[in-house]
Amino acid sequence: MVRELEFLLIKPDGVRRGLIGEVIRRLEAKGLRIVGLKMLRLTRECAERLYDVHRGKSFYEGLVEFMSSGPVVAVLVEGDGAVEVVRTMIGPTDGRRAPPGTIRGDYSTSVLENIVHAADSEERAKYEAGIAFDPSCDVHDRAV
Ligand code: IDP
Ligand code: MG
Repeated sequence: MVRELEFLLIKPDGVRRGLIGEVIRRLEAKGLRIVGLKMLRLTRECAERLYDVHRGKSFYEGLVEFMSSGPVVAVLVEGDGAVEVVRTMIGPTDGRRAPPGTIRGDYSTSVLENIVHAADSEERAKYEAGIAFDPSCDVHDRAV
C-alpha cells in the first residue's frame, strides 16, 4: 500500500448542521491521520479555483456561490490509499443515491449540498490544499 495525502472540505452545509466533529471522527476512526486542519470562509475567486475543472458546467455558478456562502473546514489526511478510502467513505455525489453508511448517504438528500468535498487524486489533493491553506483565500484573513 502507498501512503497518500487526501484533501477534504467540510462544506458550508456540513458546518451549519454541526457535522464537523462527526466527519473528523469518522476519518480518525478509519485510521487516517489528520495532518492539516483549518476553518475558513472561501473567497469567491478561490472557490472558483477549487472547482476549475467544472467551469462552464450548468451547476458551476451555483456551486461557487454555495461554497463561498459560509465557513468551511479544510482537512488534510494521510494514510494508505487515502484517496480511495476517503472517496469510498463519502459516497457518490448525489446524497439521495449515496448508500447508508457513507457520509453523504447518512447526512444528505441533495446533489449540491452534500456535506463534504474530497479530491479525486493525490495530485488534486495537493493543488486544492494549496488553495484552502493559503491565507489569501480566507475572507477573514485578507487585509481588505
Ligand atoms: P464529487 O464532489 O462527488 O467529486 P463532482 O462531479 O466533482 O462530484 O462535482 C463537484 C460538486 O459539484 C459536487 O460535490 C456537488 O456539490 C456539485 N454538483 C455536481 N453535480 C451537480 C449537479 O448536477 N447539480 C448541482 N450540483 C452539482
Ligand atoms: Mg469531484
